[in-house]
Amino acid sequence: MGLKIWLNDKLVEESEAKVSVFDHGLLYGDGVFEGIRVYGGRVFELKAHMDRLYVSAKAIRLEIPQDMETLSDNVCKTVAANNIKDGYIRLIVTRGIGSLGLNPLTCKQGQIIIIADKIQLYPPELYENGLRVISANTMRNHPLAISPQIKSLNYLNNIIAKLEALDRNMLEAIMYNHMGYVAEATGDNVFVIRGGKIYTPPISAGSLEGITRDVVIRLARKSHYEVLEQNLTRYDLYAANEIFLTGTAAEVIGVVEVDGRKIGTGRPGTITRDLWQKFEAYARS
Ligand code: PXG
Repeated sequence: MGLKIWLNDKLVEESEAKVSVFDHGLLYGDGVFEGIRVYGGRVFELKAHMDRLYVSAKAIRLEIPQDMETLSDNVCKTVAANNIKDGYIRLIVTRGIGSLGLNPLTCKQGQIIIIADKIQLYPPELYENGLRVISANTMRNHPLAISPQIKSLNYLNNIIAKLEALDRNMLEAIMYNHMGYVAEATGDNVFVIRGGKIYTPPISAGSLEGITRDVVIRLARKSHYEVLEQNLTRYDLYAANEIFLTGTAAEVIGVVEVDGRKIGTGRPGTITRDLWQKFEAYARS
């Protein structure tokens, strides 16, 4: 039996969960989405994900055809219907069906899709040994073109950078903004540790305001680490004692190599491990 998928106003069988070829989500990447975790049957940080979804939609002038409370309920119903205890939700709102041509006003109503499934995780060795990454040549989207804060259905900027990593047999790439400052990884936020302090780029550097990022900053400050949102250069990565990435899929993962240069001891560092443990404990609490 396949999954039960939420499509607009009801659950349907996976085999019936189909969208039109005239959906502008497909034709133009016109839409927004969220990737959300489920831990122990509970949807993690649902309110924060909802807030981000609605603000992304607002930024592209897409009206979500359900209010936040109804949509949140529908997310929970989809998780329950598929009996997901530990998993992953993909919540998508497309511009909907319209005519050929960019004009979003031809789309009568946004389309809502909710998928709740098991999650594909990085292998455990990667958390123990750390990730090797490269600096992408592909610059992060310029904020005057499309704000990197919008979690839109158009991920080509990140996908092209991801391909640069894959070409070099790496899983992730660090993306820089138009001024040369670190923005983020292709699907994760970046943290750097030096001299016992934790640094992360400000959102204005071209990062998505990651929900994992926010949780980790809160947990770190609660544990009396100093966390500074500051522009970081490639030099700051090379000079770091520790680097880690945060994201819904990856959670907290150490980075041990950037552009072939060893970071710190070449193993995930003590602060990275501490925050990783604290995140796990919080997520499953
Ligand atoms: N930056 C970008 C560009 C992202 O897409 C993050 C940072 C981290 O944000 P959160 O809120 O997740 O801490 C993301 C999130 C996937 C996948 O399938 C990607 C994300 C989330 C879930 C799944 O690759 N990106």
